[in-house]
Amino acid sequence: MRPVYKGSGEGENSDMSGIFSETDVAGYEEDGYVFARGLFTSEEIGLLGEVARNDQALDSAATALDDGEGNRVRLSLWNHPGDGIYGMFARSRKLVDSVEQLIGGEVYHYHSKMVLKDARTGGAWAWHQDYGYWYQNGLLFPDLCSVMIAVDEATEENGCLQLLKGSQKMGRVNHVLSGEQAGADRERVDEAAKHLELVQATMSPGDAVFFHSNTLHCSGANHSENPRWAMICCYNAASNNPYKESHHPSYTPLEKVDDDEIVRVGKSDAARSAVEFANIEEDDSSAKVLAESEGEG
Ligand SMILES: O=C(O)CCC(=O)C(=O)O
Repeated sequence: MRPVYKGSGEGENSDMSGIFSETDVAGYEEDGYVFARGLFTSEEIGLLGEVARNDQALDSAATALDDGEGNRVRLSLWNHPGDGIYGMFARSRKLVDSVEQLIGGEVYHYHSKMVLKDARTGGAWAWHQDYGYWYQNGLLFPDLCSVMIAVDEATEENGCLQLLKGSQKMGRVNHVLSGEQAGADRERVDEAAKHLELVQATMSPGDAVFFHSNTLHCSGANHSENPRWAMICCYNAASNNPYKESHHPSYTPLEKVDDDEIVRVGKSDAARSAVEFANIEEDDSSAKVLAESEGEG
Protein backbone atom coordinates (compact mmCIF):
# COMPACT_ATOMS: atom_id res chain seq x y z
CA MET A 1 0.00 0.00 0.00
CA ARG A 2 1.38 3.41 -0.90
CA PRO A 3 -0.72 6.03 0.85
CA VAL A 4 -1.43 9.33 -0.78
CA TYR A 5 -1.11 12.04 1.84
CA LYS A 6 -4.36 13.95 1.82
CA GLY A 7 -3.00 17.13 3.37
CA SER A 8 -3.30 18.60 6.80
CA GLY A 9 -6.51 19.23 8.67
CA GLU A 10 -7.15 22.54 10.29
CA GLY A 11 -7.74 23.31 13.92
CA GLU A 12 -8.54 20.71 16.51
CA ASN A 13 -6.06 18.14 17.78
CA SER A 14 -8.08 15.21 16.53
CA ASP A 15 -9.10 16.01 13.00
CA MET A 16 -8.87 12.49 11.57
CA SER A 17 -7.33 13.67 8.33
CA GLY A 18 -4.51 11.15 8.18
CA ILE A 19 -3.21 9.17 5.24
CA PHE A 20 -5.16 5.96 5.74
CA SER A 21 -8.16 4.77 3.79
CA GLU A 22 -11.03 2.94 5.48
CA THR A 23 -9.55 -0.30 4.16
CA ASP A 24 -6.21 0.51 5.82
CA VAL A 25 -7.93 1.22 9.14
CA ALA A 26 -9.89 -2.03 8.86
CA GLY A 27 -6.61 -3.82 8.01
CA TYR A 28 -4.98 -2.40 11.14
CA GLU A 29 -7.91 -3.58 13.26
CA GLU A 30 -7.75 -7.05 11.73
CA ASP A 31 -3.97 -7.54 11.47
CA GLY A 32 -2.62 -5.31 14.25
CA TYR A 33 -0.39 -3.32 11.90
CA VAL A 34 -0.43 -1.30 8.70
CA PHE A 35 2.43 -0.12 6.49
CA ALA A 36 2.77 3.41 5.14
CA ARG A 37 5.36 3.07 2.39
CA GLY A 38 7.14 6.31 1.53
CA LEU A 39 5.46 8.23 4.36
CA PHE A 40 8.58 10.37 4.64
CA THR A 41 10.41 11.73 1.61
CA SER A 42 14.04 10.90 0.91
CA GLU A 43 14.97 14.47 1.89
CA GLU A 44 13.13 14.19 5.23
CA ILE A 45 14.54 10.80 6.15
CA GLY A 46 18.00 11.77 4.86
CA LEU A 47 18.04 14.75 7.24
CA LEU A 48 16.88 12.59 10.15
CA GLY A 49 19.62 10.03 9.49
CA GLU A 50 22.28 12.71 9.15
CA VAL A 51 21.26 14.50 12.34
CA ALA A 52 21.00 11.27 14.34
CA ARG A 53 24.35 9.88 13.21
CA ASN A 54 26.10 13.13 14.12
CA ASP A 55 24.26 13.58 17.40
CA GLN A 56 26.78 13.06 20.22
CA ALA A 57 24.05 13.42 22.84
CA LEU A 58 21.99 10.65 21.23
CA ASP A 59 25.02 8.40 21.16
CA SER A 60 25.98 9.14 24.77
CA ALA A 61 22.39 8.63 25.93
CA ALA A 62 22.20 5.21 24.29
CA THR A 63 21.61 2.31 26.65
CA ALA A 64 22.96 -1.07 25.64
CA LEU A 65 20.83 -4.01 26.75
CA ASP A 66 22.16 -7.54 26.65
CA ASP A 67 20.09 -9.59 24.19
CA GLY A 68 21.13 -12.86 25.84
CA GLU A 69 22.81 -14.04 22.62
CA GLY A 70 26.10 -12.19 22.85
CA ASN A 71 24.92 -8.94 21.23
CA ARG A 72 23.64 -5.71 22.62
CA VAL A 73 20.51 -3.77 21.77
CA ARG A 74 21.33 -0.04 21.73
CA LEU A 75 18.63 2.57 22.06
CA SER A 76 18.13 6.20 23.07
CA LEU A 77 14.76 7.36 24.33
CA TRP A 78 13.05 10.67 24.99
CA ASN A 79 9.65 11.37 26.51
CA HIS A 80 8.77 14.74 25.02
CA PRO A 81 9.12 15.29 21.30
CA GLY A 82 10.79 18.69 21.51
CA ASP A 83 11.38 21.25 18.79
CA GLY A 84 14.21 19.58 16.92
CA ILE A 85 13.95 17.30 13.92
CA TYR A 86 13.00 14.26 16.03
CA GLY A 87 10.07 16.29 17.34
CA MET A 88 9.09 17.50 13.89
CA PHE A 89 8.74 13.89 12.77
CA ALA A 90 6.80 12.85 15.87
CA ARG A 91 4.55 15.94 15.70
CA SER A 92 4.05 16.04 11.94
CA ARG A 93 0.44 16.05 10.86
CA LYS A 94 0.91 13.23 8.42
CA LEU A 95 2.10 11.00 11.25
CA VAL A 96 -0.08 12.11 14.15
CA ASP A 97 -3.30 12.49 12.15
CA SER A 98 -2.77 8.95 10.84
CA VAL A 99 -2.25 7.53 14.33
CA GLU A 100 -5.45 9.29 15.38
CA GLN A 101 -7.31 7.60 12.55
CA LEU A 102 -6.17 4.21 13.88
CA ILE A 103 -6.81 4.96 17.55
CA GLY A 104 -10.08 6.71 16.74
CA GLY A 105 -9.46 9.96 18.62
CA GLU A 106 -6.92 12.37 20.02
CA VAL A 107 -3.50 10.99 20.96
CA TYR A 108 -0.49 12.37 22.79
CA HIS A 109 3.21 11.59 22.52
CA TYR A 110 4.08 8.78 24.95
CA HIS A 111 7.77 8.67 23.99
CA SER A 112 10.07 8.14 21.03
CA LYS A 113 13.28 6.22 20.66
CA MET A 114 16.02 5.61 18.18
CA VAL A 115 17.05 1.98 17.87
CA LEU A 116 20.70 1.94 16.86
CA LYS A 117 21.07 -1.53 15.38
CA ASP A 118 24.63 -1.28 14.21
CA ALA A 119 26.27 -3.41 11.52
CA ARG A 120 27.49 -6.83 12.80
CA THR A 121 26.90 -5.99 16.49
CA GLY A 122 23.27 -4.85 16.78
CA GLY A 123 21.38 -7.17 19.10
CA ALA A 124 18.06 -9.00 18.84
CA TRP A 125 14.76 -8.02 20.42
CA ALA A 126 12.83 -10.81 22.13
CA TRP A 127 9.18 -11.41 21.24
CA HIS A 128 7.08 -8.93 23.19
CA GLN A 129 4.07 -6.65 23.15
CA ASP A 130 4.66 -3.00 23.94
CA TYR A 131 1.66 -3.15 26.27
CA GLY A 132 3.46 -6.00 28.05
CA TYR A 133 5.79 -3.29 29.33
CA TRP A 134 3.41 -0.35 29.42
CA TYR A 135 0.69 -2.16 31.37
CA GLN A 136 2.95 -1.60 34.41
CA ASN A 137 2.66 2.15 33.88
CA GLY A 138 -0.95 2.55 34.97
CA LEU A 139 -2.54 2.34 31.52
CA LEU A 140 -5.95 0.69 31.76
CA PHE A 141 -6.42 0.11 28.03
CA PRO A 142 -4.04 -0.98 25.27
CA ASP A 143 -5.04 2.10 23.25
CA LEU A 144 -1.53 2.87 22.13
CA CYS A 145 0.17 2.73 18.77
CA SER A 146 3.85 2.55 17.87
CA VAL A 147 5.18 3.78 14.56
CA MET A 148 8.51 2.42 13.39
CA ILE A 149 10.13 4.67 10.80
CA ALA A 150 12.96 3.14 8.79
CA VAL A 151 16.02 5.38 8.79
CA ASP A 152 18.08 2.72 7.00
CA GLU A 153 16.97 -0.04 4.65
CA ALA A 154 15.57 -2.78 6.89
CA THR A 155 16.06 -6.30 5.59
CA GLU A 156 15.90 -9.79 7.05
CA GLU A 157 19.72 -9.81 7.05
CA ASN A 158 20.11 -6.68 9.17
CA GLY A 159 17.32 -7.59 11.57
CA CYS A 160 14.10 -5.97 10.39
CA LEU A 161 11.07 -5.97 12.66
CA GLN A 162 9.00 -9.17 12.67
CA LEU A 163 5.30 -9.19 13.55
CA LEU A 164 2.78 -11.91 14.26
CA LYS A 165 -0.21 -10.93 12.18
CA GLY A 166 -3.43 -10.68 14.20
CA SER A 167 -1.69 -11.34 17.54
CA GLN A 168 -3.19 -8.17 19.07
CA LYS A 169 -6.42 -10.14 19.31
CA MET A 170 -4.81 -12.41 21.90
CA GLY A 171 -4.91 -9.56 24.40
CA ARG A 172 -2.02 -8.96 26.74
CA VAL A 173 0.26 -11.93 27.24
CA ASN A 174 2.35 -12.38 30.41
CA HIS A 175 5.85 -10.99 30.17
CA VAL A 176 8.88 -12.22 32.05
CA LEU A 177 12.33 -10.79 32.34
CA SER A 178 14.93 -12.65 30.29
CA GLY A 179 18.38 -11.10 30.56
CA GLU A 180 17.82 -7.35 30.42
CA GLN A 181 14.71 -7.48 28.23
CA ALA A 182 11.13 -8.37 29.07
CA GLY A 183 9.83 -11.04 26.75
CA ALA A 184 6.38 -12.51 26.20
CA ASP A 185 5.70 -15.97 27.61
CA ARG A 186 7.55 -18.23 25.12
CA GLU A 187 5.07 -21.10 25.31
CA ARG A 188 2.27 -18.79 24.19
CA VAL A 189 4.37 -17.14 21.47
CA ASP A 190 5.40 -20.56 20.08
CA GLU A 191 1.78 -21.70 20.05
CA ALA A 192 0.60 -18.44 18.46
CA ALA A 193 3.27 -18.80 15.76
CA LYS A 194 1.63 -22.07 14.68
CA HIS A 195 -1.60 -20.21 13.91
CA LEU A 196 -0.55 -16.72 12.86
CA GLU A 197 1.48 -15.50 9.92
CA LEU A 198 4.99 -14.23 10.60
CA VAL A 199 5.50 -10.94 8.76
CA GLN A 200 9.00 -9.65 8.00
CA ALA A 201 8.64 -5.88 8.05
CA THR A 202 11.23 -5.11 5.39
CA MET A 203 11.29 -1.38 4.72
CA SER A 204 13.08 1.28 2.74
CA PRO A 205 14.20 4.54 4.36
CA GLY A 206 11.12 6.72 4.91
CA ASP A 207 8.70 3.78 5.13
CA ALA A 208 6.76 3.33 8.35
CA VAL A 209 4.83 0.57 10.02
CA PHE A 210 2.11 1.44 12.53
CA PHE A 211 1.39 -1.32 15.04
CA HIS A 212 -0.98 -1.93 17.94
CA SER A 213 0.46 -2.14 21.45
CA ASN A 214 -0.64 -5.78 21.77
CA THR A 215 0.88 -6.91 18.48
CA LEU A 216 3.62 -9.44 19.20
CA HIS A 217 6.88 -8.38 17.60
CA CYS A 218 10.59 -9.09 17.74
CA SER A 219 13.67 -8.71 15.57
CA GLY A 220 16.85 -10.64 14.94
CA ALA A 221 20.43 -9.54 15.48
CA ASN A 222 22.22 -7.62 12.75
CA HIS A 223 24.76 -10.01 11.21
CA SER A 224 25.15 -7.88 8.09
CA GLU A 225 27.53 -5.12 7.09
CA ASN A 226 24.69 -2.57 7.08
CA PRO A 227 23.29 -0.64 10.03
CA ARG A 228 19.56 -0.80 10.74
CA TRP A 229 18.61 2.36 12.56
CA ALA A 230 14.96 3.11 13.09
CA MET A 231 13.01 5.72 15.02
CA ILE A 232 9.94 4.53 16.88
CA CYS A 233 7.32 7.09 17.94
CA CYS A 234 4.75 5.86 20.45
CA TYR A 235 1.38 7.47 21.14
CA ASN A 236 -1.26 6.96 23.79
CA ALA A 237 -4.96 7.81 23.43
CA ALA A 238 -5.80 11.03 25.28
CA SER A 239 -8.72 9.10 26.79
CA ASN A 240 -6.29 6.54 28.27
CA ASN A 241 -4.48 8.83 30.68
CA PRO A 242 -2.52 6.63 33.14
CA TYR A 243 -4.02 6.38 36.63
CA LYS A 244 -0.59 6.63 38.24
CA GLU A 245 2.68 8.33 37.44
CA SER A 246 5.44 6.47 35.66
CA HIS A 247 8.62 7.22 33.74
CA HIS A 248 6.53 8.06 30.64
CA PRO A 249 4.27 11.11 30.47
CA SER A 250 0.66 11.45 31.41
CA TYR A 251 -1.59 13.32 29.01
CA THR A 252 0.28 16.28 27.55
CA PRO A 253 -1.43 17.98 24.60
CA LEU A 254 0.52 17.32 21.45
CA GLU A 255 1.19 20.35 19.30
CA LYS A 256 1.08 19.16 15.72
CA VAL A 257 3.27 20.82 13.13
CA ASP A 258 2.90 21.14 9.39
CA ASP A 259 4.86 18.51 7.51
CA ASP A 260 7.20 21.01 5.88
CA GLU A 261 8.60 21.84 9.33
CA ILE A 262 10.61 18.61 9.13
CA VAL A 263 12.84 19.93 6.38
CA ARG A 264 12.87 23.49 7.66
CA VAL A 265 14.04 22.44 11.13
CA GLY A 266 16.29 19.69 9.78
CA LYS A 267 18.19 22.26 7.75
CA SER A 268 18.53 24.81 10.54
CA ASP A 269 21.52 23.84 12.67
CA ALA A 270 20.33 25.55 15.83
CA ALA A 271 17.21 23.46 16.32
CA ARG A 272 18.27 20.22 14.70
CA SER A 273 18.70 17.82 17.57
CA ALA A 274 17.00 19.56 20.48
CA VAL A 275 15.55 16.89 22.72
CA GLU A 276 15.98 15.75 26.31
CA PHE A 277 17.06 12.12 26.48
CA ALA A 278 15.85 9.85 29.26
CA ASN A 279 18.15 7.76 31.40
CA ILE A 280 16.64 4.36 30.65
CA GLU A 281 18.68 2.45 33.20
CA GLU A 282 17.64 4.72 36.06
CA ASP A 283 14.14 5.75 35.00
CA ASP A 284 12.58 2.76 33.27
CA SER A 285 10.60 0.88 35.89
CA SER A 286 8.57 -1.39 33.53
CA ALA A 287 11.15 -4.17 33.35
CA LYS A 288 12.15 -3.67 37.01
CA VAL A 289 8.56 -4.26 38.09
CA LEU A 290 8.60 -7.57 36.20
CA ALA A 291 11.84 -8.53 37.94
CA GLU A 292 10.33 -7.71 41.34
CA SER A 293 7.10 -9.61 40.68
CA GLU A 294 9.14 -12.63 39.54
CA GLY A 295 11.06 -12.41 42.81
CA GLU A 296 7.80 -12.34 44.72
CA GLY A 297 6.75 -15.53 42.90
O1 LIG B 1 13.99 -2.17 16.74
C1 LIG B 1 13.53 -3.29 16.82
O2 LIG B 1 13.89 -4.19 16.09
C2 LIG B 1 12.44 -3.62 17.79
C3 LIG B 1 12.20 -2.52 18.76
C4 LIG B 1 11.05 -2.83 19.65
O3 LIG B 1 10.42 -3.83 19.56
C5 LIG B 1 10.66 -1.91 20.70
O4 LIG B 1 11.30 -0.87 20.87
O5 LIG B 1 9.66 -2.19 21.39
